[in-house]
Amino acid sequence: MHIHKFEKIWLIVGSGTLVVFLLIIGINAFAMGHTPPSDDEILDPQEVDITAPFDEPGLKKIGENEYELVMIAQAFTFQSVQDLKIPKGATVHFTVTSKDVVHGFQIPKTNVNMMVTPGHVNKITHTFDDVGQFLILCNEYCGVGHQAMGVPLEVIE
Ligand SMILES: [Cu+2]
Repeated sequence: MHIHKFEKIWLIVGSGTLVVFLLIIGINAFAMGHTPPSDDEILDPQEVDITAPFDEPGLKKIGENEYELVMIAQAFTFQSVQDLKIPKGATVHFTVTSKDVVHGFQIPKTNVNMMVTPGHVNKITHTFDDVGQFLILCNEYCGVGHQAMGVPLEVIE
């Protein structure tokens, strides 16, 4: 069978690109241990209320201008969190899980954006350098009340 020279070049370049791509993915996953966030921390979604730290959700001060915010996402709310106020410059470690379906966790105007998967402990950290009103919202369609799923977060002086 005759294959045109240009076709051969394209086949080699195409296959080569695929091999390089798979090698990068493989090295990242197996040699460097990169996994989706929090994949190694799991819990039973039916027992969220009695599993630490979700048995005591809310905002806790854990250091000098450092906070942990434990939240439970459930259709269609972020359970047991209200009046969230933190001082300017605070670093907040968000620890979130879901009791039912996959929810989103996004704070517009920041880089905070993750999926909240049931059965997993999902974590993200952010330092709030500016004063202002923020909104923690679900950006993953989760049902008829999805658009109401948000909690305000205020950064004060
Ligand atoms: Cu949602």
